[in-house]
Amino acid sequence: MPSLLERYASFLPITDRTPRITLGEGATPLVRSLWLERETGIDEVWLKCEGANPTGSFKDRGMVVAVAKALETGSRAVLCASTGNTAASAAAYAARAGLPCTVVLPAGYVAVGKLVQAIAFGARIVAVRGAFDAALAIVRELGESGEATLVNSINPHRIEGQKTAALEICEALGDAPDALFIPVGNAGNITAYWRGFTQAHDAGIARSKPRLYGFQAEGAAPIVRGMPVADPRTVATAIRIGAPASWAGAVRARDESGGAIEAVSDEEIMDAYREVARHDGVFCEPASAAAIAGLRKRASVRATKDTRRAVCVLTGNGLKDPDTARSLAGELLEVDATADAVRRALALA
Ligand code: AN7
Repeated sequence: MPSLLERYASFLPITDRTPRITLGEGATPLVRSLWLERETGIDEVWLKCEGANPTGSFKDRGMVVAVAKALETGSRAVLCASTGNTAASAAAYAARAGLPCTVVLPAGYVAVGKLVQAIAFGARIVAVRGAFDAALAIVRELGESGEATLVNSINPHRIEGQKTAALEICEALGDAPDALFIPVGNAGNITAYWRGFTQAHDAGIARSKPRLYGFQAEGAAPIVRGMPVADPRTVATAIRIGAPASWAGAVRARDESGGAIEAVSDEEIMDAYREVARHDGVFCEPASAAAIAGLRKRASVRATKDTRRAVCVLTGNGLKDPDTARSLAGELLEVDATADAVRRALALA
């Protein structure tokens, strides 16, 4: 399979001189959810499983473009702030490109799987006593010196790469879906999907464009509230963001597509997180489950009655956050190593 940069060269800001780096990003599975079709009454519900990307999240699509362009322009290092997935992805692609990578994280609020990826890929890691928003302000300032290329989604190449997921969806379905459900944190991805669907339409890959429905966590819902949130709180640490950098892009995606940006509670997120794994065999991280929680919430008030075909974007792999997964169960049953003892334990379980 040709790499993402090769497949989508005509849609991306790359030249003959852009190094065609790859870790095998993109071309992720689109899996049908019979469970959500039953529950919502929608004819077709599809899950775009972005956790299947090389570092386990959608960030790889944008990072491969951002790091390739950094190489092309002679950059000597990359730098980002992150709730975790951007850091894991930046660290991996920087390693691949032979560039040093610095990541600034909100102390205490990065899921352990993401942190260990940044460590494994050899990033320089600094945790700050503040939320993601403070970390982003810091790397913006550090980036001004020009020593390192900022690879947060304020780097326009990130959005360009991430839009390829929308192109893939249109290719797989033969058209755009009626509605797309997606979590919103820093709001880069919803911005990227809208650009991707618009360009798919212009290029004749899709006859229609979808309505985009974005979901923030109730305790971290600045776009829904219409003002920044100083102390964002949610179990979904990936989207624990109070002042999204791509706010305007998200509002444009919402309004031009005729969609909405709404809030879901941590309980709704955790319920969707557990149920999609148990019914569909798809293990996503809590932030990703916000998309499913949002779809279920709209369906429960019949707000999906004009939707025949829906796609939920599952942005990250469940293995990223083993602590949250482990908290779903209590102590394991532990018994003597005999069939009898196991049979007795199972009778109690
Ligand atoms: C799994 O890694 O912001 O709205 O620093 O990791 O484009 O920010 C991650 C965001 C959704 C939200 N799902 O996407 C970071 C970071 C997962 C994520 C989002 C993130 P944006």
